[in-house]
Amino acid sequence: MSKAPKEYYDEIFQLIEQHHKWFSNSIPLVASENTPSPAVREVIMSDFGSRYAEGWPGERLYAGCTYIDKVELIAIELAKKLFRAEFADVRPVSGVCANLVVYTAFTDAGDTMFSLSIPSGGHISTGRKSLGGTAGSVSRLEVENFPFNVNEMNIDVDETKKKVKQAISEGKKVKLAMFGGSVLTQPHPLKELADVFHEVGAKVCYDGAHVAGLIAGGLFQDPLREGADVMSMSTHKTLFGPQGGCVVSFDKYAEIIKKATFPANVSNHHLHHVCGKAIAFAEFLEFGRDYALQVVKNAKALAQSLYERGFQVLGEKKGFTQSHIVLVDITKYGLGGDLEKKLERANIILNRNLLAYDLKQNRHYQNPGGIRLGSQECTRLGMKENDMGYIAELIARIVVKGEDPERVKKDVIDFRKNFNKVHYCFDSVRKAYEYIRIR
Ligand code: DSN
Repeated sequence: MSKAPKEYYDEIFQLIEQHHKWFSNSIPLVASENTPSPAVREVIMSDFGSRYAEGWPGERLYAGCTYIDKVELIAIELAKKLFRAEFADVRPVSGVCANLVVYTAFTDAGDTMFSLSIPSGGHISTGRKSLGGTAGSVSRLEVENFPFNVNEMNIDVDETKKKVKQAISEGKKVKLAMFGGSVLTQPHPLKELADVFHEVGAKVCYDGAHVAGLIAGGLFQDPLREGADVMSMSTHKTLFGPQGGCVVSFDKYAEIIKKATFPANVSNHHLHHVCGKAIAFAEFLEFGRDYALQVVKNAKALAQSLYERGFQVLGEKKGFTQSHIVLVDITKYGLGGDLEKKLERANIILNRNLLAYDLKQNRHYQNPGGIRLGSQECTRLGMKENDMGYIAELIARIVVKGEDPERVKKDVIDFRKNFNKVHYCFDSVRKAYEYIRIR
């Protein structure tokens, strides 16, 4: 029987509050997430989220943008500082949208783009049409994958050079190379390959969705100085803002990118999230270096601690990871999907992940051979290297020793009591994950 509207209404609030409580008692290890500061949460509740401001600040198609323009100009200025970029567009509403802006600005339907395959760490937005990827399905690009070396956990430079030559000899119009991706433990060889693409008339983009915060913190790599013409990103992974996207580049591409954002890919952008981006960028300029350093230290500690407990952490030869991501081949103990669910029962939240060789071994993305862990959100909660060792032990108790997740959950909840604040931000009166009621 259908419920009364007020029952649905009450139920929705209950569910959301339960979610907040759950996350307050959990270990958040999903590599694509983060928790924003209370300040970011405050501004995304502002009236900006109810307004329209199509276009560029000062050239809007709506009245009422006096203060919106000022905040957006601050967000642009801060994004330029963070990424040492001549130009920034903070309007893309997501990382996928930021990639669409890049495709619109620099390619035409039928052009060829190089990107990582999804099992090698590429994102669906850079995927081919047959897989439902955005690049193929929406922008009608032909996608060639970078050859990937699993031992190095990186793009194979020599094989890529050969593949580009081959593509050109077959008459393919190679117009874009998309470095970066969703599983990125080693810096990509941009310096080695940017000119290979420029020489055949292609533009080079770096999808910094995952590692934007590390780049802004001065770590990992510096795409705009290493040969990239443009960098797309999400604003909510290692960069700890609200969910959204951003594109940074050089002045010579400013007009083409502006048009590719509006009117091509957004009508109104999400103005409350522009406020959140501006606040997060300011916090990042102040605290980002220390945060990014700790994120990488924590990821290395987590990888090492898992390895010492018998896990097959990929990238051993390269020190496991230089980013926030740790990738584990979990097949010794089960499959990624099953273990993801089991760990979730203990309030350990991470996600299953395809490995580069999974499809060849008949494993599927629903239950692949890997799990992916990210250190960024735990770092935000103030955790350090020792805490990563404890987290590895909690995971090992379930996965290696077969302990009941319900028992481990009690220890997870106890552990989390020590980490209630959001760190690396100006003010943190509210607790992390606190449900804020304004009704
Ligand atoms: N691809 C998702 C991830 O890395 O989790 C985010 O878009």
